[in-house]
Amino acid sequence: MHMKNEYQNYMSFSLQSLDFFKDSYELRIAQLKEERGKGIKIVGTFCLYVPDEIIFAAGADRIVLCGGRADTISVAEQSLPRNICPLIKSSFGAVVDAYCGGNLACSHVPLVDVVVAEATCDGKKKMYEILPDYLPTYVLDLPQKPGSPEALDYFLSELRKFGKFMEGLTGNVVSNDALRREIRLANETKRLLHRLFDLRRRNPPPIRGSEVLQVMQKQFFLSPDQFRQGVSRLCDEMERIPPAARTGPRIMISGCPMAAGNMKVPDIIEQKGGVIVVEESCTGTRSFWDLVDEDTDPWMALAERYLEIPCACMTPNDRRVARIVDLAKQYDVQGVVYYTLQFCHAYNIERLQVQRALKKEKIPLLAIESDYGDSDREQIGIRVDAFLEMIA
Ligand code: BJ8
Repeated sequence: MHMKNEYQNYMSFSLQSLDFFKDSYELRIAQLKEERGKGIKIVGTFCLYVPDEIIFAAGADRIVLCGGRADTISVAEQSLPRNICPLIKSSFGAVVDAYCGGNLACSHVPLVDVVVAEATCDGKKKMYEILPDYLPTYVLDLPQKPGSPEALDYFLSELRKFGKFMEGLTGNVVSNDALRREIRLANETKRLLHRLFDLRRRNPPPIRGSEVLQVMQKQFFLSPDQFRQGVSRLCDEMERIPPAARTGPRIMISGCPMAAGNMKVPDIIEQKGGVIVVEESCTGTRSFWDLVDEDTDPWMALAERYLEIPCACMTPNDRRVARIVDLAKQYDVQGVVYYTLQFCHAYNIERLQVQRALKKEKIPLLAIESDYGDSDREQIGIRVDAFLEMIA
């Protein structure tokens, strides 16, 4: 109890530059509408494996449609089985709702001209087969064994095919120069995010994990320009915060993405006095950790970088296990909360390898499997409490 009070005192400051992210929704919607009015195509995506650089090089814009809200799930369950991942149901429910005259969907869903999906987990792949009933859908194929000798060439050919698709959609050529420009800009975003995450190595960090997560969720909604402006201002402000003395146990969250609306577990960890210092997920380090090589053929550079994303849908995925251990050391992590969305077999099963590797380093792990509902909030709270007490 003593530790919690100290932590709450330390976290009493508020970062003014976070307001930009909170207030940005209307601004972005107006921008997307204006672009549509000018004939610019809007692409919806669901996964990090779809390179933004190709979309932007074709003169299109993009928003990520991954659902983190509970209210669209019942709409999805009218067509999809109940026992699949909530992210898939929430995403699908938002699309169905948008095209069937409901009023739950985010107002950006109807602004999308086409979905560019990807062959990752089974649930998503099968959902993408139904999606064309509502939205034109293009599926980017992925090799399942990224380390095999043929994988890179195959993925490269898939990316080039995707480039042709984007050219057909927009009427613009995806030139090497345009791709290089987009790679440079995307790397700029990644460097800024490294700056933000580097500041979290401080003890205590000058920002809450739940705040960083909300910023990261906006990465998939705002235009890259808007996002960079916001992150740059945020880092400037964080750098001015004087070092504080008191803090709770340093926690890493690792696992499934937490799409906008899904804040349950980080909120619980912080309420209980944990200090989230890093997230190994697609709404965390996976989206920006590795940069794209700017000095080689841009198509090959993209293929190499994107194939290295350590997603549990790939096999084997040793790279992710090594990354988690490395991050735990770099961020001086005292415990890992391994987060799995219900029915996500890939991340759920991979927990075993992660747990073994962390055990060797004497870093404790708490596994939490949950959905978007609130019924397990109390039970998760009790387990987090006990975990924090154990590692404090
Ligand atoms: S690169 S993590 S965004 S596939 S939808 S796999 S939670 S059962 S989102 Fe993902 Fe791309 Fe990988 Fe990242 Fe599991 Fe649910 Fe599937 Fe999910």
